[in-house]
Amino acid sequence: MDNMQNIFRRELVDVQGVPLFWSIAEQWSEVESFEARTDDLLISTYPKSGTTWISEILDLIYNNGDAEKCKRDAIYKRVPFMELIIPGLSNGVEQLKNMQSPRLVKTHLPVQLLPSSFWKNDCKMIYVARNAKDVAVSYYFFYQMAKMHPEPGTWEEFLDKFMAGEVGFGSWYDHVKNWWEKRKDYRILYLFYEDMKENPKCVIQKLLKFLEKDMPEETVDKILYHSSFDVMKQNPSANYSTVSKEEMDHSVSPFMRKGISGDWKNQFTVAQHEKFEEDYKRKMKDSTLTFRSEI
Ligand code: PPS
Repeated sequence: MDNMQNIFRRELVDVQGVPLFWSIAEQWSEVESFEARTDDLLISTYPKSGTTWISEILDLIYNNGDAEKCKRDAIYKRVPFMELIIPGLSNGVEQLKNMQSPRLVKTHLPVQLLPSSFWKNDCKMIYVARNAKDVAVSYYFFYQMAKMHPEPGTWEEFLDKFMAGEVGFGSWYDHVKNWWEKRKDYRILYLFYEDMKENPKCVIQKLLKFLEKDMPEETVDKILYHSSFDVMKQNPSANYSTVSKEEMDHSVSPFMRKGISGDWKNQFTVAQHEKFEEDYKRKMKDSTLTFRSEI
């Protein structure tokens, strides 16, 4: 594509108080009027919280553990990113319109921006949350390799922006808290990345229960294997290596980067950590939600 420089590294644009990619903001009415179907399963996350991991697990569940079937296409085709509209490159709304049911739908939207058809149709939703410090680190590396984001600046600068909610999809704090509240009134299974790391089998069983599905243990074990970090990292249908280098440069930082809990310890200085924790307490004090920053 000739005009890539016009697409990438542009400033985020405010949509109802939430910073989004400029091209999503431009096509916002298309996203807002998205038509959910009653049998859609929505996968909702703040960026870098385990979206791809849970998506792969769910596609494996939907295909009864058949890993070959799950290699039919890249993860972003099997589980379209609803609001991602990039001219000439991607249109999640269009992709989903042309997809047969039952659909797996990915979103990073904060709860207040989710198209109303999901609520009207009482769709089942799976939310995955990850501790803020690991998300901030993962997001910093992702900003560097995925060129739809503005330039991240230094780690110190990026961390300040993260704490202020001035990054793509806005405030982590509001995102996790508001989805947590919403689970009281809708069919939302709220999961944690750290629990998935600690006991992925237990999380798969929770998913099966939520989806009212039965599966032999042997199939569950297959799903566990094929959704493990090491196997997904080597799988071109799961590791985003099929995206063009202009859009995602894995030589800067691979999409499947480390996949651990507690990596923030390698990135935060003592002073940054103190400042972060103090601010965190203030922002999270009104919520019953708790996180583990290491396991
Ligand atoms: S995105 O771009 O927002 O959809 O990214 P997302 O998939 O939510 O998050 C990417 C991080 O998840 C890690 N990951 C995994 N961890 C453990 N096990 C598996 N199978 C797995 N798959 C992806 C990925 O490595 C990113 O985290 P970091 O900390 O950067 O490694």
